[in-house]
Amino acid sequence: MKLHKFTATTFTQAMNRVRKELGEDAIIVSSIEERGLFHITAAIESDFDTGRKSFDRIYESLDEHGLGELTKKQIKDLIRSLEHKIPEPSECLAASLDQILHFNPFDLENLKDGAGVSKSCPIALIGPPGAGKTACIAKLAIEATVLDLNPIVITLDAEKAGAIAQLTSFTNALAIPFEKADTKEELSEHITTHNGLVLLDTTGLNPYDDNQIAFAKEMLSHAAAIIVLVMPAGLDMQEAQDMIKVFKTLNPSYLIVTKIDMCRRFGNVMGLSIYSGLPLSYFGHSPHISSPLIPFTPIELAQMIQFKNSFLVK
Ligand SMILES: Nc1nc2c(ncn2[C@@H]2O[C@H](COP(=O)(O)OP(=O)(O)O)[C@@H](O)[C@H]2O)c(=O)[nH]1
Ligand SMILES: [Mg+2]
Repeated sequence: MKLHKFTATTFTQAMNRVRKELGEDAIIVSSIEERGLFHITAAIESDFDTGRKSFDRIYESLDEHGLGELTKKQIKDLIRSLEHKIPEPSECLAASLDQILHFNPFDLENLKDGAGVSKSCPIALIGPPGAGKTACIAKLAIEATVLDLNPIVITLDAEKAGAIAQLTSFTNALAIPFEKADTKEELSEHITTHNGLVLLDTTGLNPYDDNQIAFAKEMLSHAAAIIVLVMPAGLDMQEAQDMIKVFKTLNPSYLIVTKIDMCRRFGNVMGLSIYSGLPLSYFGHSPHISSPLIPFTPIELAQMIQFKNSFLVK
């Protein structure tokens, strides 16, 4: 809804301007006299209609994302309470999402762990197999190179067939150093001898394999890494909840959600953040490493919810 303001020296003159510019159907929202001047705020019916329809569309679209009933009610109540203050519907939805979820795209140049402690590095990505960790490592390595942070990629994923080839090919192409570490000692040596940002790629973890989780925990705490949980969009929420419970034992500080491009419903993406208690930091929307991770903001999520991702296909 767009408000129009008119000022004149008499009420009649101000009303004449309203009628002239907005027509006979103009709706008077307020009129005040202040130090001899009359101020009228008015809107036209069609503005109300369009505004109302967009808000109605937002309420409808919230029903299409598989949100839990409680979260959906919470968002709708927040939108209702903010509608009059934020008349632009997508901004109002974004402001409501901002109150329910945490958004924190980390700054590669100034990383902070969950306790808010500033650290220079390393960053380790953890998550289930196929989540897109290695693709994210490649995208972060490109960003780090652009920022002149002199990145090195170290993998703890030496066993997976193809993992080394995948990493060798992009690190060679970008002229980024690449090492693998099978033991704590090897990991320490690579970290201490490199002067720059350390990006740690890990083995895809089966959360129900206690040995894998214990090994990852030992290696990552030894590396004193800031840990980022990488989860794909579109997972069954109950399965995701169970996985998150285990991954939380590795003390992640941030959440990256990948494969947003393969998703048209975003309740599950919100659920990943709500259940993990982790801030949405970046999202991946392409398998191509030249397509960077995008900072997750309330506006981005509001657009996903409103337009079901059609905004990505530009
Ligand atoms: N469509 C799409 N595919 C992705 C995305 N991120 C990763 N992939 C693909 O998902 C597959 C698994 O990714 P990979 O990085 O190897 O996963 P990892 O096992 O967690 O290291 C690969 O084929 C990637 O190209 C994304 O954001 N969108
Ligand atoms: Mg991998």
